[in-house]
Amino acid sequence: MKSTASALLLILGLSSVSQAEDLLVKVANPVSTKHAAQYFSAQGLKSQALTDNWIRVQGNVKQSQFQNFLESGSVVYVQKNYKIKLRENASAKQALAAYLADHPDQADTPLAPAGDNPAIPAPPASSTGADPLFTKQWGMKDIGVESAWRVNTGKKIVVAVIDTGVDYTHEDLLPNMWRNPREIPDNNIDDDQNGYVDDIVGWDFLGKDNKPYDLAATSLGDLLNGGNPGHGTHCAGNVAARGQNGKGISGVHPSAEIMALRFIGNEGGTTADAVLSIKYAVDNGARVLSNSWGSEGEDPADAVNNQALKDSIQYAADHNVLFVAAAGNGHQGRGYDNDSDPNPAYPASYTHDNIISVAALDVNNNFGSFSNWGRTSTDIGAPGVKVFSTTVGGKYSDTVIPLLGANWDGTSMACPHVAGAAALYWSVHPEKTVAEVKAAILNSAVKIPAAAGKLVTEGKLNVDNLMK
Ligand SMILES: [Ca+2]
Ligand SMILES: [Ca+2]
Ligand SMILES: [Ca+2]
Ligand SMILES: [Ca+2]
Repeated sequence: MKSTASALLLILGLSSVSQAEDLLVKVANPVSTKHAAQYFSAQGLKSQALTDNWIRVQGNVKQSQFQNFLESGSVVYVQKNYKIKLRENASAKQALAAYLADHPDQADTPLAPAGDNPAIPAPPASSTGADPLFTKQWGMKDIGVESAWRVNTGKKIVVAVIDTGVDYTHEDLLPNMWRNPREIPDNNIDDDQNGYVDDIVGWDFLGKDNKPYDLAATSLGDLLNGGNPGHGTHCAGNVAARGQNGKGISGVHPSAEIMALRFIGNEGGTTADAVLSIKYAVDNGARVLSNSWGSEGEDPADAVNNQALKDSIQYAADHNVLFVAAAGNGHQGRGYDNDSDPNPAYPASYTHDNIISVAALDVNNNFGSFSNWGRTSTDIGAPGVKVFSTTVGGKYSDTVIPLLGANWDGTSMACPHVAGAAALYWSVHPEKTVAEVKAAILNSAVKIPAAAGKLVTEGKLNVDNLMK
């Protein structure tokens, strides 16, 4: 144990440089993280228990007793608190860069209504009627949702959208927002004693507040510099925008409950906050997790060894929770071949049994030019090119930047279709295990020529087959 900890310190280069660090530490005794966090705090380090095994430690570890603690045998793993990014929409970014090069004065063009953390509205009165924009959701027809819904439109189930937040005021998402049944709103008391005060529709781990609002970039310049385009809101719509409410669109599961967990913003997110998000989702009743993000896994020295993230996905598996993951978009534009088998993208390429890794397809059953695939590492395809959905500010669109016609493209957009399908199926087969749900989705895929030899299923999500 002592040699392991010392080796890890060497790998991290901590023994040579005295500087502020941001580390995740796994302790040997599962019940001791709170005590260990107190110990680190007493050493002048900032620390936080993340789970029963993992602690985040920030500060100048070299100038503390941290090394003694490592060598005490209490520690089994130390890693960096790796940064985590959204799956990038490279074509939209290129179009935007070219446009702003020609129109530098347009960088301040306002994009969306600003204003973070609007009040969480009460659940609206129910309404009925066809969804007027459903015909714009080409992907829904493509994966057979209409015939699937003739079999069953689904029952109660919770899906966590772990992302940039969700516009929970949106008319077509508000009716399906998860409501924490054991928490009384706005009384400043953690009624259910889950560690989060007034957590009604989820939690914002980035903003550290109870309003996981999807704070989108406010200008073109913002967006070019990596600003959030309103990613989580777009993802949530295809999981579970309210169906048959006379408004907007429908998710694959028309009435699943959306638990909004925000951990990514304009500067990205961290592994620590991903770990907290996953734990929150599992502990508070989500059965399906929709994950359209990826760590910097393209650098083999980096997140391939993101043990804290791997442990969190295992925690989900141990609690019979499905982890649906975007396969990745051309390794975020770094110019690799998009084959995830030799160039894995994380977390999609981790080998946990509860992960479904999703590639992006266009309307012609071809991969999106950006989409990762992998014969052994990527499971299934789903609609992910020019995808129509809900957007921040109560809107709907298939273009990120209407001015440029830059589309909502990405494995980010494909992933929520599979998450919604899993929710639909599982909600009417609640006795199934996560392994059985994953098998049902993969076994009901329809083979497509483009996926031959490139996906585990060699095919595309088909909800009609799934629900038969
Ligand atoms: Ca609470
Ligand atoms: Ca409360
Ligand atoms: Ca917030
Ligand atoms: Ca609707």
